[in-house]
Amino acid sequence: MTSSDFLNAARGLPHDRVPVWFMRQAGRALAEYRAIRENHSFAEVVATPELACEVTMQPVRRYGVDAAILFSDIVTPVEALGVGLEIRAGIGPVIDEPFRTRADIDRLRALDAEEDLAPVLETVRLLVKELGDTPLIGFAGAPFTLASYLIEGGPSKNYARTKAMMKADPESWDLLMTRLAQISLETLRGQVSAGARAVQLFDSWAGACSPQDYAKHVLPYSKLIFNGLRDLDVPRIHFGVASGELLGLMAEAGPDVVGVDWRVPLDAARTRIPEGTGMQGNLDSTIALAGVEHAKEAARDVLRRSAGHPHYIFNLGHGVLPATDPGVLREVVDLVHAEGVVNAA
Ligand code: 1CP
Repeated sequence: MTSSDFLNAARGLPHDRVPVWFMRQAGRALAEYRAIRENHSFAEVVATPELACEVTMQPVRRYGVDAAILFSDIVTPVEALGVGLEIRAGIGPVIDEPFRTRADIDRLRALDAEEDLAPVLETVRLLVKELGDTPLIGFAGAPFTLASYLIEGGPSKNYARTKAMMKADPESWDLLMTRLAQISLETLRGQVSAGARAVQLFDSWAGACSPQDYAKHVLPYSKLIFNGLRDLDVPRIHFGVASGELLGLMAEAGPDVVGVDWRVPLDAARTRIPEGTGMQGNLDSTIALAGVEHAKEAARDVLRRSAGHPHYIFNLGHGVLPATDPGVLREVVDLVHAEGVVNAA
């Protein structure tokens, strides 16, 4: 296995250039992705290793990023366990029968990655061959974010039902979160045994929680996942949106790197994330739509605020927006590679 700037930065080891990749780098911003989606549904792409491999490779070729991220979705493992759902265009995952009672939780049995996620792991194996030295990032959804889709039935604005279960029925909440933690941990372990060289746990919507609720009702379950990955030799990244008040707690869950959204300047984020834990982020995804000069200026500001951090990965503050001009992101990658400065750890 060869070394890479991305893997070394993720571990806080010496490296030459600031590495960069983008959340949601595969997808609608790329004409070559849209061309595949003309003939295949999202579910078909995920279930067909050759197609999933191809769409994972597209942004690597187009942007020159330092890592690939597996093309799949955070709800893929629960779908594999028989939870009926559909990924609707322009919306996201919509659950056929949202979880409302204790009995619903029994619809989730334990996941066996080799058995239940066979096509996804086959995609990982194909990608490892195709990618050569470029590392593949595996990923899963964290228990809170997955629970929010299962309980709300789809994307949500205020997560009211989810937070109501957390408070009003802590036993059901514990059962659901414990099962989801097993599912996410097994998903990540499966991806790593198939060849993924880093993992990211997305708790995209955990920022809906107060720090007190996060510490009591969310953190213990994410911690189970990071602890359960400790024996594997892969760096682990943890990310959430609107997580400014939670950055310290998300670091407590045990990742090697904490992802920061665009709302918190990285110099401020650095004071909230403990020494020894790395940082990833946080160019505002919308700036790409303002044109290349604005995007470059904002990327320079991100680099300035991360100021030679020895344990830092450049990324967006959230995912690539579908209306993004890929040429702008290509220029951002080139700028980060040319101007990013790494100080010795
Ligand atoms: O065909 C399409 O374009 C459908 C859009 C799409 C795509 C491209 C969805 C539906 N999922 C994906 C792929 C995907 N999802 C990837 C791999 C591609 C890559 O990153 O390059 C990953 C890592 C995800 C993870 C994911 N799915 C997250 C965590 C990341 C994040 O954005 O916070 C979440 C929250 C989801 C749910 C989801 N799936 C799809 C959408 C549109 C959403 C978000 C819906 C919402 O706002 O609640």
